[in-house]
Amino acid sequence: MHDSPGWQTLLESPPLWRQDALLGAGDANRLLECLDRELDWQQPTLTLFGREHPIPRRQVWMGDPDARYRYSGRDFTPQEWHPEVAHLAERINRAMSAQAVIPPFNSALLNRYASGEERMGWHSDDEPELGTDPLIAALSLGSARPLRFRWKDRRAPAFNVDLPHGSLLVMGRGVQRQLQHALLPRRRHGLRISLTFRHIVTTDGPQQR
Ligand SMILES: O=C(O)CCC(=O)C(=O)O
Repeated sequence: MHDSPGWQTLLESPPLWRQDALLGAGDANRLLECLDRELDWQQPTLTLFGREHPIPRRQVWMGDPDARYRYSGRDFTPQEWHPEVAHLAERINRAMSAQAVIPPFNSALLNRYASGEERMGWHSDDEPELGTDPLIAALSLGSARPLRFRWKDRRAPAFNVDLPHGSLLVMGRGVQRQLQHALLPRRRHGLRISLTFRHIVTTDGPQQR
């Protein structure tokens, strides 16, 4: 991946790669507007210490019909692929399979942050249905906010990864095992949508996070 044009290696091990302009500004603007307008954005609740709280963002789970997922204590049956998202999944699958042997992405969790106050807390994407050491590719649209990473064993300082409009971040094998990530609140930021492409391998034995 690191040898390919357009890709930057942000971390060697475990691998974190970014392509700053997978989409040009025009395509990225058009996609942001289209997804914002056309998707059925949801705000499910999650249970914390016995109380229900709406998640501080909106989301859509999308993918193949059998790509069911359990997240934040809730089961999600995927919505049908939006044609634009299906097209992107194919494009990213092609780019990735040229670089590494990976199972094709069969689903995507899309996150919508209306402003800088909306966020996602510290977590790893390590649900059993993602299999061992999943690879996740995240396309960012809209207001550029950093994704913050921290090592689970605190071996090194936490660090930010900038996510420009139209960029693709690939979290390679081992990232979810060794690091956590969060989208922390930021003042004066506008709409941002992220599309996180995943491969669901099984829906058996889900666990809560
Ligand atoms: O919006 C982002 O870039 C972060 C998304 C994320 O952490 C996730 O979907 O697990």
